[in-house]
Order: sequence, then structure tokens, then C-alpha cells
Amino acid sequence: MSSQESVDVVVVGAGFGGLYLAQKLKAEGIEFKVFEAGDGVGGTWYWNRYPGARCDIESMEYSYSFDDELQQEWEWSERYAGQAEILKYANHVADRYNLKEHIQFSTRVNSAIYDESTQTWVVTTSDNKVTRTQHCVMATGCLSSTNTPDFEGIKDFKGDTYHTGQWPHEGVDFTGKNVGIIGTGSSAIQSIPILAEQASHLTVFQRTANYSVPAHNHTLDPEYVTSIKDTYNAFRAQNRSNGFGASFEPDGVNAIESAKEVLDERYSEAWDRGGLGFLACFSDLMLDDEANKSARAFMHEKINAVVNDPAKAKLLSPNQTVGCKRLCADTGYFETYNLDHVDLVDVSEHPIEKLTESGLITDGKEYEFDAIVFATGFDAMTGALLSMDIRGKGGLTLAEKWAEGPKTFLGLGTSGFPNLFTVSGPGSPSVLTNMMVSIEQHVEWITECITYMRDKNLGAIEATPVAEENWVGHVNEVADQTLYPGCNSWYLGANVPGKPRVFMPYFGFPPYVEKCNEVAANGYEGFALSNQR
Ligand code: N01
Repeated sequence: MSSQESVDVVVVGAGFGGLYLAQKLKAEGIEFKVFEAGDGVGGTWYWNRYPGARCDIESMEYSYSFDDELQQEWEWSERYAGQAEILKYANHVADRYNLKEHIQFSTRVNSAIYDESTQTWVVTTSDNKVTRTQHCVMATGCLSSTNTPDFEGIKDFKGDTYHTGQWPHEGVDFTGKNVGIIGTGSSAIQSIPILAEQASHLTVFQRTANYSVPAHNHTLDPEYVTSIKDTYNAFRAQNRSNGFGASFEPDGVNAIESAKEVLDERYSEAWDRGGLGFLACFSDLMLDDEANKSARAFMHEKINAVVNDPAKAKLLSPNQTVGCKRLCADTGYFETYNLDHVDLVDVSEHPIEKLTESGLITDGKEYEFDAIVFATGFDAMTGALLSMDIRGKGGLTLAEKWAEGPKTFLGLGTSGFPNLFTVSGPGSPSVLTNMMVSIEQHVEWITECITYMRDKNLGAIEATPVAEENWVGHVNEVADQTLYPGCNSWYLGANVPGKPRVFMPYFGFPPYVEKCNEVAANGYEGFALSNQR
């Protein structure tokens, strides 16, 4: 190793978590360095450049709230911002607070090894350099490690292949091409209508049908923007007090107690409004299967009304709980299946057997393509963390520690790994909320903790095994009171063969924040603090 640098904090990742950490640490005068694998900021929005990539949280909410000047000056153009605009925003933030000089781009963290004798982490990066740091903050994102199934013959295919989560920066023109796409999650549902506009033929391979509500995206009305900006801080505070950390919140009315007319009226209103607020139609939607069935029936009716071919409509109608896989928001998704050059192939019973030189085979039949798009998702929440060689006390690797699923206290720290923090880690609300809201709360908690340790000359902080065990039990207990664990979602790691089946996010933002605040107020109760050696 050629050289060794020392800082107080190493941050891994320059997405929205890493950027806000950089801004906070800089403001606190803490010495830090950010490593980022991409050659620019933005994380998710840097990598996911597939056609149609767009946020499913409204732009007036999907932005930082920590600086009123920032939220007042930035102008979003659409109700749901597209990838390019969000990336522009991330760059604006990085430039506004002069953060890029603290970020080393095009650099991956290969390993982080804890040195107990000095209470520091030794971080080795892809440029073969070593950085020693007291604290290591993993802002590596929940959906950043892509999942490409290990199909037999994947290397034999002579055409072009793309993964939605690692899309070429220069874009791809599919005009006149015969294209296959595997997957029908959010990424596929957003890209399929646009791929269909370009391709001469599009074949969608669906393993599990997904629910999707129309996004009804539109340019933002300046009067609406002004009305939000006039009371922006109150708007943000209200959202933080809601279960998903977003503007939609159930109002106490239960579906199981509602007459058919009320069900129809509320679902129709939510459908016409568009977006993920559909899940807030009734308070019991994610708690009671009978309640959820009414939403399923409504969604099936909508699909049947849009898709002309009854066989296709049936195939596109999911038979699982609405919302237990992440609900999608689309623009013209179901309508696309009315186009003559768009085919739908069900691979639920007959999995894709293999890829060949010219295409792929399922159910004994070969489909030929010029290009195949893998919209096959992510090794969510743990993938990016476990892709690094992280070793805590006694040389225990994080992969060994999490062999049966991730174990954390509050999704912020894990016992045996002192001074290692995760932003929106497993066991925190993260992906069940507006990510911006969760990211801000975590970054503020972590920065306050690091400042507290600095002010008290503390050397190490580590989740206690007891607090961790209780928290993991609590996360599962809360999840089991909901319908979330009921289907094969990435929340459970079910999309990645061999991944332990554990419900990873924590349901309920406000009680979670209360718990985090209580822990900090009680001198980081549940964490063991040690003096500097
Ligand atoms: O990934 P996914 P994604 N053979 O895991 C299928 C966020 N996001 O990238 O359901 C055949 O949802 C798999 O099938 P199944 C959002 O939180 C947000 O689309 O496992 N098919 C599934 O259909 C989202 O939930 C936005 O049976 C295979 C698909 O691939 C999350 O990211 C936009 C297969 C993967 O869907 C992930 O979304 C995009 C195989 N071997 C993403 N393996 C917005 O903000 C997997 N599949 C709007």
C-alpha cells in the first residue's frame, strides 16, 4: 500500500445520504472523506438512467428540508421528477455547499477492517489506498446492488444486454429493435411503455404480476408550488408525523367497515389522484386481508377495463396482497399491452431456462432478440454492505454476522462493529418511507452522535447484543402485525436466490423517530460507549 490518510469519518457513497452527511460534517468542522464508486453524485439517480426513470414520491416532498433557502430556491418542474432533474438537483446541492472537493469519485471501498487497539477502521479502496478513520458511515443505499439472475448461457447471448439499474449514460436507442425485457417491477413498469414506443417488437417476461396505479404526472402549477413554499416547514413537519413520512396518511376509516359505495368512491378518488397515496385509502389496508381484498378487486377491475385482450388482462392481474410488494406508479403501463407489437409471456410456471446466442428459452420455446433488458431489481438493503469485506471485533465479517439475515439496533449500528453506522440500514423505516425524510433523520442522528463522542472524548460506540436482539424481535413483531411479509418481495430478500428470508425495513416512521430520540436523550441507551484508548 502506497500511502495512508487519516480522517475522523469516512463516508461511503455520495447519494442523498452521503451528500447530506458531507454537508453536516463540514458544518460541524469534522474531518471527513467521501468515497463514491460512480464518477458523479446522486447514487440511485446516478445509476438508474433507464427510459422512464422517475420518482414515485412527489417532488415537493422528495427533496431536502434541512435548509429553507435551498427548498425555497429550487424549482421542480413536474409532480413526479424524472431521473435527469433529480440528478441535476443532487449536483446543485453538492455545488451549493462545495461538497465535491470532499468526495473521491470512481473509487470503491473494498474493505473496512476494525482495529480494536486504536478504535479505528482501516478502509482500503479500489485505488489501493488505505484510509484510517474513527467512524465509518455506510451511505451505500438500499437499492444499489443490482440483481442479475444467474441464467445459464447468459454469456452466450450475442445481442446487447442492459440492466435498468446500471443503464448506459449515453442512453440506448431501441428504434427498430426486437427487444425482450425480464421483470415487471417498478423499473420495468416505468420503462416498458417507452421501450414499446421505440422497439419494433417488445416481449415482456413476467414471473409475478404487479399492482400499479397511474402516476398522473403533470407539470407543476406555480400556484400550488407557492402554496407549499409559503408553509414549507409546516408541510415537512406534517409529513414527518405520518406513517410513511409522506403527505399521504390514512384517516382512520377502515375498509372492512365500509359499504361498497364508500369503497368504490375512495378507491376511485385515489386512482384519479394517482400515486402511492392509494395505500392510504383505508387505515386497515395493510393490516387486514379482508380489507386488502377490496383493493385487489378494484385494481383487477381497472386492469380489465384497460387491457383489451382478456387473457392478457388475467395474466396482468396480480393475485397477491396490494402493497406487500412495493406498489408501482406508472404512465400508460397497462395500455401498452394493447399494442400489437407487445407480447406478454408468463414465466411463473416455466422459468427462463437459459439464454442462447440469439435469445432465451422458456417452456421449451426460443424467443429471439436484438437486445435483452434485465429489469430484475436489486439485492436490496444488504447487498451493497455485504459486497465489501467488512470485519469487526475479533475479525468477524459482516457476512458471517448476518448469515441468517441482517441484525441491527435501529438500523443504525450492529453489535461487534463499533463506530460503524448505516444510513437507512435494515431495521429502520427506510424503503417504507419517503427516503429523503428517513435519510435526513438518520444523518442528523449519526452526526449528533459523532459530535457527542467528540465532545466527550469517547473512543467507540457499539450496539449492545441485548438491545440489538430486542430490536430485531420488535421489527419482526411489528411487521407480523401487517400484511407486508405475505409475499415474495425484495423487502424479504425473496427475489435473490439463497438470501435469508427476513423482513428488513421497520414499519412506522413516527414511533421509530421517537425511539431514536429517546435512545440519544438517554446517553445512547442500548449502545455501549467506551473512552478513548
Ligand atoms: O425491481 P423489483 P425494480 N426470472 O425487484 C423479476 C424502487 N424503484 O428495479 O416479482 C424472471 O421490484 C421479478 O419477479 P418476482 C422501488 O422501491 C422505484 O423494478 O420476483 N423474473 C420482478 O418482476 C422498487 O420496488 C422507482 O417474481 C425475474 C422484477 O424482476 C425497487 O426500486 C422506480 C427473475 C424485479 O422487480 C425495485 O424495483 C424503480 C427471474 N429469474 C425502482 N428475477 C420509482 O421511484 C427477478 N425477476 C418509481
